[in-house]
Amino acid sequence: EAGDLAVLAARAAGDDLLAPPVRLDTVVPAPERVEADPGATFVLTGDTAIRVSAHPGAREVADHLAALLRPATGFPLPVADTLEAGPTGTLTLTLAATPAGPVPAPPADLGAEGYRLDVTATEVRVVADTATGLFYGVQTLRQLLPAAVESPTPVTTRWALPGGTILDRPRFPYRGAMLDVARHFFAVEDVLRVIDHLARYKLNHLHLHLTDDQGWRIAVDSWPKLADVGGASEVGGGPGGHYTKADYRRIVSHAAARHVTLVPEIDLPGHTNAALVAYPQLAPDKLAPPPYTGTEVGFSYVDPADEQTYDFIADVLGEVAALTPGPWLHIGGDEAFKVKGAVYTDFVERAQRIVADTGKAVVGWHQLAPAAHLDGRVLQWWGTDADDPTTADAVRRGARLILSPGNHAYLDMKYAEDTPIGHDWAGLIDVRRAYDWDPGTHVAGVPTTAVLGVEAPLWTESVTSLTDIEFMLFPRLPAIAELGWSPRAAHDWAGFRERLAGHGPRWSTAGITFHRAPEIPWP
Ligand code: TNX
Repeated sequence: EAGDLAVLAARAAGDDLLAPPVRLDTVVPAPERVEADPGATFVLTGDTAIRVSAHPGAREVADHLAALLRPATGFPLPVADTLEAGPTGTLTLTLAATPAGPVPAPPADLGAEGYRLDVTATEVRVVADTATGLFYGVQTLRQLLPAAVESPTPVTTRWALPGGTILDRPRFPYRGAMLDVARHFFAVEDVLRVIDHLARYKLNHLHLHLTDDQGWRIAVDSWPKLADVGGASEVGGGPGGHYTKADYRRIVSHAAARHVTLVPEIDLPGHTNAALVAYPQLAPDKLAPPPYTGTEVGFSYVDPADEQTYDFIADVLGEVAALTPGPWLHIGGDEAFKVKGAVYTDFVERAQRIVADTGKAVVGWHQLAPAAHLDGRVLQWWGTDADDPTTADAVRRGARLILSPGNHAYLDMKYAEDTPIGHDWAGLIDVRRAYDWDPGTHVAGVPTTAVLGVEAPLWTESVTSLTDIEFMLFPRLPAIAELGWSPRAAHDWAGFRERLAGHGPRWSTAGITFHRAPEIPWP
């Protein structure tokens, strides 16, 4: 029989046409509700078609789905803007808000990012109120196919999806990661790949730490030497680099297509040596310091007593705001050890008003807490002692928090003593430590309602390549993603380590470097 021969040929090639489908309950981050229907299996074939609501955002998601599935399956997977079923199997993406067509009623409260996924023997259907919800349904669908779906080249296997229904939506609206492109500079392509990694795990914000002592990484037309001079250095003496405005726009649009919002950070008033190298008039002593290639912190600052400093801030934040479609501007504020007391809070209050003048909302490290509250202000908490009355007080005055506890969420911390790169000032962070905490109750006196979400920062003093980035992200980034997305009731270390284990082969197939953490039962 031709079918038997295909099975034999596939076995010989190491493929398995008889493998059972992935289990419906192995998705990371864990969905809100999963109801398996073990009797039903959908099998993707060369005749499968993709159908989508006639809506530009939904169409973009359908094209994204086709682009994800075509390389490994080798199937044509035509996409059509109609909800009518195809001749054989159909993958249907339905925007519930779209008027025409046979629209299955979604539950009333999928919200801005939720989706419903139904897999039957004849159809895979994703329904959502928004294109973002459809996008997340597609990321789930991808995880329900065999790991071979991550292959960049065609594989012969049985492209089975497990039957059942998933109803899903996030716990927190802000789920992010930070990449420090200042300590070491990373090419646009590397940043785009990091965005792809975020999207897989339903993270929706990328915070770019664009400026620090060792380098200034974004072109600013009104102060051109920031990038040209201040960008030409990095930790260890390498050449550094910077993003042109066109580069930055490429990052913005790649992110937007993956429903990721960019959060640019211009770190002020400290962490500014690179800016002072370029423009000594911003320095307190008006002397150009040498470029800095070490890893100390807290020594540099822009002159808070000079009006030129505020012109510089307004120009820079104005240009960065104009390039950034998202609602946030991050102004740093950490470790400005030489700007103290009222001088610091006055500086921050002026910087916050400059942000507000650009139409964006202020995000800053939690050192901003003592400054006056401004509408919409968000503090990013990176402490290690959850008893932080100053932050709790800022929350009482109206601030919301992004949780990045140094001893749980810092991706630059070593996994173990023998991890070849990374720091240990906040302790060692193995996968369990990254996973076992609750953003909703972590900081004393801060209610869950004040928590906007979570972010996992990657500082790059010792991270010099995309391989290093991936090694520090995987497998901890999915742990943080689950804290941001999944309902607290789903939190379960024993279950998480089993589910995560199945992702190892996906990463290997996709060419993603990861740490084979000993506490995960990798297959
Ligand atoms: C502290 S966390 C910093 C960074 C360093 C990091 C290294 C924070 C807001 N500031 O400047 O890169 O430690 O882990």
